[in-house]
Amino acid sequence: MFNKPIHVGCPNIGNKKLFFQYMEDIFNRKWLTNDGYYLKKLETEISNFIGVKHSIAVCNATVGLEIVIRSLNLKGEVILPSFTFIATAHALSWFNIKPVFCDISKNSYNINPSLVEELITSKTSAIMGVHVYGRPCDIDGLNEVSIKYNLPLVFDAAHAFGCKFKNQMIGSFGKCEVFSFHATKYFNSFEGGVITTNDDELANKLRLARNFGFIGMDSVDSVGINGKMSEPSAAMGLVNLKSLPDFLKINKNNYYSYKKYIDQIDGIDIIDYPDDSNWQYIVVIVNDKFYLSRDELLEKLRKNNVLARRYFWPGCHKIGSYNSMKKSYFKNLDVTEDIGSRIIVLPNGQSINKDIIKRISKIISK
Ligand code: T4K
Repeated sequence: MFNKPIHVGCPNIGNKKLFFQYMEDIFNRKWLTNDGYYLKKLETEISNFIGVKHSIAVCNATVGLEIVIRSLNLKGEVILPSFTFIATAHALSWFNIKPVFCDISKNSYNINPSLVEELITSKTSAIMGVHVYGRPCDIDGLNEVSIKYNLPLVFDAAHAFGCKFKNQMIGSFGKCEVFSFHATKYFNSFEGGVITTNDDELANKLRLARNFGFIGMDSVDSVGINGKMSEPSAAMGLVNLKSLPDFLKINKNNYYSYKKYIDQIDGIDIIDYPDDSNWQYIVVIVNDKFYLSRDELLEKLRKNNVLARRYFWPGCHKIGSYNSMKKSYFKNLDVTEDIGSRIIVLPNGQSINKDIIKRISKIISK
């Protein structure tokens, strides 16, 4: 039993002293938001880090997705996985676009490209992949379908900052990709996110849309929203970017410490990561052979102050208004339902260490 709650999503925080220096400077500049010095610097550093032409920082990934949806003029139906955080589906519904839920692959838990094709109708306007837990989608497979049907491919890369696909950083695939910099993510700016793209025309539209559509002080080009990232958030991003190698090392070491214990417990598996991951999510799958059901294990962990999560159960198609949608919008979601019913996410990040992992593993195995 832990004295204090051990959270999934406890933030990684870089050099606090440097952050306070940046804050002092922000106050001195008297420039708190709206395309400020720190925002521009963060965008440049992210573009360099990812190797992409344009980085458009936003107030959060949900608004980022909405700006993308609007700028690409998506409508009708968009195909996405159900196995994702509700924000992916909500961003579409916000524009009255029907989310068409596609099942995931057994190995990757990402949208299964071979099932996307049968969901395409005359109303489909895009395919939206999600790199769940930072494990890259089958981007080649999705690209093939996207080219064959001339449909834009976009990615919700909320979990995938710092991850790679075939040696190339996530962030430069599809029309664009959207990262989340929420407090709970591997890399955070309190709240925030970034849209990355190599498409000049799209980047211009996204920048306009982020700032009410303004093209000059008094002139507005198009309908826009307030999706701007503030200077304190950008400063936090810059500070955390410097600490990214440390965060990575911690996450990876923690992952392997967990793996050492979990691999010895019957009936429970820990998911694998390719070498170029950020290792943020410690995901375990509870099998029939385990002595507890998934929910009993979750309860046991919580009673011991380990606040594990069921990301992503029960699948978007079973949540709120999506649950009452016509079944034709989600034909076969067997893998989504199976994985969702057996999943548990355990704490990782800076606030976790070998001793905590040993104790958590003991709670699981007893
Ligand atoms: N797409 C995907 C695939 C996503 O996973 C997300 C967000 C998005 C899009 C949208 O991105 P944003 O618009 O948020 O940028 C949390 C996060 O709020 C959310 O960002 C994240 N995914 C999702 C997977 O997790 P909740 O509803 O589970 O949050 P909450 O309040 O229950 O907190 C999660 C855990 O983190 C708790 O154990 C407490 C802990 N925590 C949280 C905060 C904020 C801390 O220890 N410290 C903190 O400061 O959604």
